[in-house]
Amino acid sequence: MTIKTNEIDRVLDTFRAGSRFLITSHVSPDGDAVGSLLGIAHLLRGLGKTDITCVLEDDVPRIYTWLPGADKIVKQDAVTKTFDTSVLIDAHSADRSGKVAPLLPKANTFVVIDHHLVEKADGDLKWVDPTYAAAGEMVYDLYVKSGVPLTREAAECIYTAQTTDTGSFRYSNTNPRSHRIAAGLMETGINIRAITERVIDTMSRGKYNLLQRVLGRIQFGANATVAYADIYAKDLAETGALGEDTDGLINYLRNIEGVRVAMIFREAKDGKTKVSFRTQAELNAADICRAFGGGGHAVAAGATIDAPIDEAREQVLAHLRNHSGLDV
Ligand SMILES: [Mn+2]
Repeated sequence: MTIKTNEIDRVLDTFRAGSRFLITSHVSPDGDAVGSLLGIAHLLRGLGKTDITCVLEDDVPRIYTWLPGADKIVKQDAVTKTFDTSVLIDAHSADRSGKVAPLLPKANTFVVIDHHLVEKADGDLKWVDPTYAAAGEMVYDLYVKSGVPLTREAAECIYTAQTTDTGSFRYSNTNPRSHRIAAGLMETGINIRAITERVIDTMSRGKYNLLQRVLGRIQFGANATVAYADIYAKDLAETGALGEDTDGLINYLRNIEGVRVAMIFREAKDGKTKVSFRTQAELNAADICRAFGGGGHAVAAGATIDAPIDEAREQVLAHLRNHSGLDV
């Protein structure tokens, strides 16, 4: 695996030269978004920087609020100052950060650090490398290259990023480097059992209620190789689940024996529908989602479709029929 050394050096040079930093990630933040964002903040502090603002449009999901530094993440409305350096991590286009987006290009240097499969990234300086299993792993390599000692706090953030994006080192994106990085993180003394319990193994009552409902609703197609289910806004309201509780639900569909393609259609705001894709087959989830204006990874991707759930589902199923020959 070749590491893009030049890009790492350029990112570090930019970090060393900057003094006022804005760091953000994508909307609906997951463990990698929060963990890698905070990892960058810890690295900058290690480089002697003190003026660092971490911003996310959405609340930090409850299971990540314990991460060191998470309590300092603010909403875009609270940001009044200016920045010389802005950083978008775990996403490649400014608009993925939602309402934070207008702040990014205002900095002298807008840095993009991402591990998604992308055709074109925003930013004055981009380091995009889909061989990394998590953006958090890229933060780890920045630490190594910078010579800044890795603190336990930073390691907790990076490990959380890794373990959530790799499904506890079980997904196909997990590679030998992932495990070497995890070893380096463990050497700081982090308690991986405690982290796993908090971010992987705990299910809220709301999520349990939602899961029960959604699992009873799974539909199958193409000789049960395709599985899909809908989640309506009222499901969250009625079960007490939060938006973040829909994270990972799709894995229950993907894990059913014989299923090669799993999809969740989720009713979103303004008559839109969010579709999440997991594929285990020759089907590229990112390609399918790009046809609907989304993207992601080969085996895990998503899109937001400007249509109500019934219509959006039919559009996606029609796409699978026409382009992938699936009888759905
Ligand atoms: Mn990620």
